[in-house]
Order: sequence, then structure tokens, then C-alpha cells
Amino acid sequence: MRARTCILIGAGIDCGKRRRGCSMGPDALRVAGLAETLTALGWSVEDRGDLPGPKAPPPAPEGHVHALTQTAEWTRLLSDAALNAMAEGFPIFMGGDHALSLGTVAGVADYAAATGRPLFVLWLDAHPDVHNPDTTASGNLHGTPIGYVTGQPGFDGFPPLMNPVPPGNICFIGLRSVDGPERAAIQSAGMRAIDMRQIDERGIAAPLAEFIAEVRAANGMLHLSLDVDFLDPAIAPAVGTTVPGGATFREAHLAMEMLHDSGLVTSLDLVELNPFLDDRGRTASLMADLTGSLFGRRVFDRPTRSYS
Ligand code: B3U
Ligand code: MN
Ligand code: MN
Repeated sequence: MRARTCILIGAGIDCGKRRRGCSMGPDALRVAGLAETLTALGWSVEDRGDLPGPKAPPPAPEGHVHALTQTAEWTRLLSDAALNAMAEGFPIFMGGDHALSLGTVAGVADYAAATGRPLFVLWLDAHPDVHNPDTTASGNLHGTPIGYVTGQPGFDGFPPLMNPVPPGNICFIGLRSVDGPERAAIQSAGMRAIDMRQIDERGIAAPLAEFIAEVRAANGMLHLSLDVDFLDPAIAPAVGTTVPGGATFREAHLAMEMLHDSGLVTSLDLVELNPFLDDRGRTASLMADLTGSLFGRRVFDRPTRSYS
């Protein structure tokens, strides 16, 4: 990994959907020992506390899209925070729901553009979140970050996107709930989409290794966005949008270990943790443990694999 300093940034954004509780995510991750886990692995950790979020949300009439003005304001705050933090270390954005990533990915993309390296995004999620405000049926903006960062239209009122991520640089793993317009967008734009059937047939290592090799060949930076619902609800109940048939404990840890060995990941979102729905903190603890694997925790040392 590039830097030896992790910067923890809490962002309790909770307006990307109607069911509340993700505002408590940053504290649950702290209580689960995220900073201590990273420190024990030899990283220096700076917890910058929580972003204050937008001031009093202006009373906007509620249309089909929920909390548009507030989410747009969060996007502005988060993209600034991401751009600044990238220059100082490895940012870990503790959400908050997945609307957080409209801002974090946009800011990381600005940083990557300034360094001249291409940005790749790995989206570990049951859902591809590739809607835009015109295609979303639910009106929930946590279903739109990939639409926004790839430069889809319809995001009026949001900060203009300076550096769109090329759709070919996006890889989804774990998909099992995809809406019609999302399927069309993924196929027409040529995004790499690994659904659960492919994981069942090939395992998680083979498709992930292919993507890692592609990022390495392009000398890319890699942003990892980890949605709690990537995981099977039996091991990760603390999420509002559980979908059965998710990644197992072992698949998830293996993915994190491979990503660590690649040395390519430069920023991380931990999103959709709703501690109100958790079972004695087990989901928060699992998210902290997975982050440990991403930052180098292993059972035995082994020759570093390059996956190229
Ligand atoms: N695609 C649906 C469901 C959904 C997306 N992201 C989550 N759920 N977590 C939607 O609302 O856009
Ligand atoms: Mn998501
Ligand atoms: Mn999801």
C-alpha cells in the first residue's frame, strides 16, 4: 500500500434512503476497534472525527427523489474531504449510507487526475447502484453513485463532475439485485459485473485476480467501496437492504487479502452499516475485521502474489 498513514473520516450520511440508522455507522466502527486493528498492523491512524454534514437542510418539497438537496450538499463536502485526504494518506470513509460514494469517488477521481494515473473502482455490493435520478424507481439516491461518477445525466443540483470514471474501469462483485435500467446501463457501458452465479461457478479469486491484473497493467489507483449487503445477511444483518445469497465470511476475507497483496488500493468506503439493526455488534466487528485483512492481517506470511 502506498502510504503508512490511514485517515479515518466519519460521515454519517443517512439521506440516501428512507430507513434511518446509518448515521450511527462511524461510531459503531470505532467501538468495533477499527483504529486499534489498523494500529496493531503497523499503520499510523489519524481519526479526524465526523464531518458535520450539511447545515440545516433547506425545506425542499419532497419529490420523487428523496433528500436531493441534502445529498447534493453532502456530495460537495465529501468530495472536498476526499481530495484533501488523498494527498495525506490512505482515507477510510466510515459511512453512512452508500450515497457517501457520490462524493468520495468524485473527490478521489479528482486526485487521480491530478497525479495522471487512471482511477479504477471496485464495488462490492448486492446492487450496482448505477441509477440516475431519472431512472431510480425507489427515489433513493444511495442507488445512484455509480451513475453519478460515470457521468450519467440527470444529476441537476449536484456539483458538476470534473473527472468522470470511465465505465470500463468499474468492477462490480457480488451482484444479485439489479433493476432493469441498471442492467441496460451496465451492458451498454461495458462495466465488468461479477454476479453471484459467477462466484458460485468460478469462486471469487479468479475474477478478482483478472481485475487486479488489469488495474496493475494500467498503473491505476484503486478505490474500494464495500457495502455491508455484499455479505450474506446471515453473517451481516445490520443493513436495511438485506439480499439473501451474499458473499461468505471466507470469500470476503479472501478478497480483502488479495487486495492487500496487490498493493493497489488507495482509498476505502465502509458503507450501509446500520447499527440499529445489528446483533450485538457482529456486523460492525466483521467490517472492522475485513478492513484488517485489507490492511495486511494474515495467518501466515507468504510470498507476495502479484495476480498479474
Ligand atoms: N436498486 C434499488 C435497490 C437498492 C440499491 N441500493 C440499495 N438498494 N441498497 C434502488 O433503490 O435503486
Ligand atoms: Mn450500495
Ligand atoms: Mn447494496
